[in-house]
Amino acid sequence: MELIFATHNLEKLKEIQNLIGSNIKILSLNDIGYSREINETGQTFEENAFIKANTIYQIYNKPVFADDSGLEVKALNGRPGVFSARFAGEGYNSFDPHIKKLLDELKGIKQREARFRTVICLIINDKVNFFEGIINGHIAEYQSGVNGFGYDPIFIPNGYSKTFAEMNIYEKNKISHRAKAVSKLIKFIMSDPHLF
Ligand code: ITT
Repeated sequence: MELIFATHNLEKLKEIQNLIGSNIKILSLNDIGYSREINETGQTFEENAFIKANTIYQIYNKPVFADDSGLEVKALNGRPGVFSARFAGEGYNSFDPHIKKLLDELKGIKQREARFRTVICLIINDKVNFFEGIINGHIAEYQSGVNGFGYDPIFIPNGYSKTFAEMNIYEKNKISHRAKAVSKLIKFIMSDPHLF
């Protein structure tokens, strides 16, 4: 069973490979030789996940999924949301400017509730399916931890006193937004033996 994962984000790829295990072979964009950027012109996670998956499906005509995700902060009315990867602007080599902008915007604000949301779009046999995962938490005052990626150093999930970046991949993968969406994806795939 082979599935293309349409992402250029190697950290996402690592998490997904770890979550999916060996029953399903994940092919990365690198594995299929696709190196171009895919423009994320949608207004929602659903639209962008579809754009990414469909771009690859139209070229390769093979089962493919994409993940569009981001951080939604309550006090910022859901921002950065779909703009999470480019909150402070585009073209940075490091993620620090985005984290700094978020911490600056929340300076002095007591209400720090936030959530990570992932929408996975799977296209298989010309049918489009969506799977969502959410993890609630709050934004720390300072960054801590070096694991993971993106906003992990400032996100503390509910029920924990450490950030995602202070967890190893197994701990994060037990509770994360991506883990929840992937578990729905796996359930869907396994429930239909004629899918592939
Ligand atoms: P692809 O589009 O190629 O998959 P990307 O990094 O551009 O990779 P998105 O467009 O989905 O991914 O943007 C999601 C951004 O949201 C990502 O760059 C991170 O900044 C943030 N994000 C998503 N999931 C995250 C997680 O588990 N931990 C920390 N930050 C996350």
